[in-house]
Amino acid sequence: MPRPNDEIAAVLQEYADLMAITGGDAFKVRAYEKAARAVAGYPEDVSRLDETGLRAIPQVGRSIADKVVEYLRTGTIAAVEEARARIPAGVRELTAIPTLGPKRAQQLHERLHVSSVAELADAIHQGRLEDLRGFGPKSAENLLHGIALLQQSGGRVLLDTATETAEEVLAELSRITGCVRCGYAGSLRRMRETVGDIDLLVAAEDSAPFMEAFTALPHTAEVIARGGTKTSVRTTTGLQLDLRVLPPDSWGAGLQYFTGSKAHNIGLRTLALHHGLKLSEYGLFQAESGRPVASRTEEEVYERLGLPWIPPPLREDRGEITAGLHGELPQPVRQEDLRGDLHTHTDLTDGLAGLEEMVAAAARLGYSYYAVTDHAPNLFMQRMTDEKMLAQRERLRALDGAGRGRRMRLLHGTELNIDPEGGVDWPEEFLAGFDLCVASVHSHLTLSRAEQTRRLVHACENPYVNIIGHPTGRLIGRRPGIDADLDQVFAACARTGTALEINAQPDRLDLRDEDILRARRHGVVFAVDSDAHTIGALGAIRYGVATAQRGWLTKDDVLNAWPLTRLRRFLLAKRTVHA
Ligand code: DGT
Ligand code: CA
Ligand code: CA
Ligand code: ZN
Repeated sequence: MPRPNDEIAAVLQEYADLMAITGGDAFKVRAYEKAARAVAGYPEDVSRLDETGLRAIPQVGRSIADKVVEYLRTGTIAAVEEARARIPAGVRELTAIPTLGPKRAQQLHERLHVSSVAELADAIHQGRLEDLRGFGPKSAENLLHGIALLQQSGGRVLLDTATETAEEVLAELSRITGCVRCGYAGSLRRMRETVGDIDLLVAAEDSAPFMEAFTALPHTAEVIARGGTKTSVRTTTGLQLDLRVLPPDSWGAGLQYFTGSKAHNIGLRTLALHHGLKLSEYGLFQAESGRPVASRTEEEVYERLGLPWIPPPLREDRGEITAGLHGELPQPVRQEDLRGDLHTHTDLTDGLAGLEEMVAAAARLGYSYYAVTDHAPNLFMQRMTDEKMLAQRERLRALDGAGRGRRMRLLHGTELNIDPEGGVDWPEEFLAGFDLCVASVHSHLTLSRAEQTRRLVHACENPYVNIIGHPTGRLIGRRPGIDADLDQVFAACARTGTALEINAQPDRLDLRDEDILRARRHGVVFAVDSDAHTIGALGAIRYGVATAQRGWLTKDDVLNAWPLTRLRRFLLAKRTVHA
């Protein structure tokens, strides 16, 4: 989705939050929240629209359109600035707790005189919440849970936020004269699901112009440390960026060192010692003479250690060095390997774009097949009916293979809801009409471990369930996944020919990398899906691919990297065996 849309949506959402804190009109708060979501999901670049164009966006009326125009013209909105000034900083800090809304944050701030997360935690432990009307023992528990989640996330940001920021900053740095190479390293290059800080590297003879430009970036809110070859800044959103300038000759060694992980680097240094070598951020050297051996490229450094180049997502000390030495490193699946997307939505349920628009956007991504999987009836809010689903199927069949040139094939599917017993929405006769079914847990997230396990295993046993969607239901930093014996679920998937999804939405990345590694050992196959509800979200597939790579998957492990005939054979095999 166009980036300015996100930015404008964030301002509208902030305004809604600020109004809620100051006890503003609840109807108006809701109106701004809805408008924020509509802007975020709007397929066109909102910053290019005029007043009339803006008002054509669903949920955007005149007064909201005016504010957006003001923002686009001046970079701020007077009403938002005023609202910000009225809110104490302490309240804003409290709202960082995922289980605490703005209104209750304001109440806690006023009545307990707490202005930070730590002060609130103290107050709860001292039992001071018990005297407050409207905050029962459940609230205390809920708040402590939220504080724990916040601390676990430890100020880390999601992979998409970090990637976008790094790409913007690198675009600026690469324009500076004297930039021989630039790139990002650290956990971002390894594509971890969350990133603590962003490590940027530049290869150049003279570091001064880069240090200068870095501190003057529009993103920079505060300079944390400034030196000759390393500068750290904090962005307006609180994210730390480290920039290091290396001599072009030691680019490879520097990139290797700062990519990490620390544990992977320790493994490499030990290996170097066995070869009578010393590895540092400056290069690989003879231990005794100090004579340089390799430093210009990462490939050289790995090669001199007797290793193939190890892809960064694998550098987590999970056996990659041993596998490399034995020639057993996997060839990780790449985004170009994906031939289609198997879990997507349209505005027939909670998607924001229509069927034709989503299909056209998928075709632009070069896919050779694409599945539409709108929500099934048991997710009541979506108001799905048999008739609506069948009508969508007709429209989809009419679009299938239409258009000139490359012909993308369309699959008609659905995202079923797994009920507490493991059943799904429709009887088998109706399910048989779909090309494929994703089945996901959307409710009853707090059942016992035994019940969750049984429920998922039972869903796998349904001959029409092809993919388990976002298998644990976790939301990174906000909600832990369901408690289930995943090894039993993985075994059931392998036994029944059911694939596990790697949901690519950056706040899900579900299954996560470690669980993928385990599932792979059971012989499970996977589907890397965008679960897109907007055109822009189709692009999130890159984060799913990153997660698959971190789980050591090859294109053979991933259904949607297969040719359509092989995919269809896989889908039908399950039905045939059970028929
Ligand atoms: P993060 O930022 O917490 O998401 O994780 P990383 O892996 O990006 O860690 P960071 O930013 O502290 O350091 C970037 C890389 O630099 C790290 O992966 C390995 C290397 N590195 C940094 N400090 C050390 C150190 O003290 N020892 C070693 N061996 N490597 C280090
Ligand atoms: Ca880092
Ligand atoms: Ca760092
Ligand atoms: Zn879902």
